[in-house]
Amino acid sequence: MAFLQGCAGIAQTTINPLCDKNATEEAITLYYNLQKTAQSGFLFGHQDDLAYGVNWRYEPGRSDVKDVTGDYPGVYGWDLGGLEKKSDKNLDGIPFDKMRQFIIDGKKRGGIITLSWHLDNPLTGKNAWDTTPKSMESVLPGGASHEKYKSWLDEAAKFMLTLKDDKGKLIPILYRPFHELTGDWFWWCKNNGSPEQFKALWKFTVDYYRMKGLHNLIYVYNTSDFVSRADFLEYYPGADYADVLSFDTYEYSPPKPEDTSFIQKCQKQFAIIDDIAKEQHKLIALAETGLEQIPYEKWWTDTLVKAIGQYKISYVLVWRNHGWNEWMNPPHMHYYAPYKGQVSEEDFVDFYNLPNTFFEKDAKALSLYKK
Ligand code: BMA
Repeated sequence: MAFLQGCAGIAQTTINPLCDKNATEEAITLYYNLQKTAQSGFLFGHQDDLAYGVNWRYEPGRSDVKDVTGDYPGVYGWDLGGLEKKSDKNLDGIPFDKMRQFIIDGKKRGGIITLSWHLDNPLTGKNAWDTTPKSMESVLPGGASHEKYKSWLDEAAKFMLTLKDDKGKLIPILYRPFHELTGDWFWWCKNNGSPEQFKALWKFTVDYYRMKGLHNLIYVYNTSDFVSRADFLEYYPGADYADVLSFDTYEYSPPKPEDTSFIQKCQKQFAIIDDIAKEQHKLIALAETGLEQIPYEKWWTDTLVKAIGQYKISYVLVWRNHGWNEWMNPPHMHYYAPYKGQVSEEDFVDFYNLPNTFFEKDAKALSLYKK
């Protein structure tokens, strides 16, 4: 059910509807605009950007991305982990009251919001990384932790229903549930349940949010690395339950300019999701990526740009700038965007200046929230 819509400066684009037939006007508008802008470039996103960075915490207006480029990212990623236990802070220590304000402020400046949720394991009460067998099954209707799961969805919905703009309208959210599902490290990953169970979990969750009045969610289906079209689609809940097709992938190998394996794995996976997205009229994205500590000074223009290549992705997001992380084993610097003085700083400015990378000023100029 696609129709054609003209757009100044951009060739006629096929515009597709959201999977939620009762989606808010604001969500529909954003989704339509993202489809148009994807023809000319992609938004750059950063997780927890406004909350903290390398060597700083909660300094109003600050952002490592802004310190380096003079501009905020075009996409802000936040994580809801912690709401399920009614914690006032998320799993990485961000007070939810601050997160709400960051979301409202970012949207007001023209930025896009995406949410993930590292929710605890409802069966065991341990964290999201607890892969006790049958956890997924236990959450489904009739399962031992179904009621608990519903009460957790209530908490998430309660928070998301407070994310409103100054006109009182719900802010459109790129919502990315059960992320990296083709991995084996979260209780919702594919090793913990059958395709039928996962699809039932996804559909139940989406229907529950709709019933709660959350019609502002643009659903992002998200795998980790996958090997084939069949692999990507095995747990896919269907075109009626997703709007954006995406994967997460990181570069881990020591940065050797001659090593193009990261670029190749991205290109291979984009080729697969791009085909599916064209058939199903969806957007595509690289929902999480990065090279921890960015030791390669040209990583942005020489690796990431090439990894995306010619694919018309809607956004790419790099993970958080925690700084020194003593909980990691072994403790080390944990960050994915450059900060002032970081070795890839100059290259990141070159990346920022490319005509096809959109940061917040571009997002504002593109009027992504306007019809
Ligand atoms: C991981 C790391 C962890 C963090 C988690 C959820 O990639 O950054 O430190 O707790 O994401 O944000």
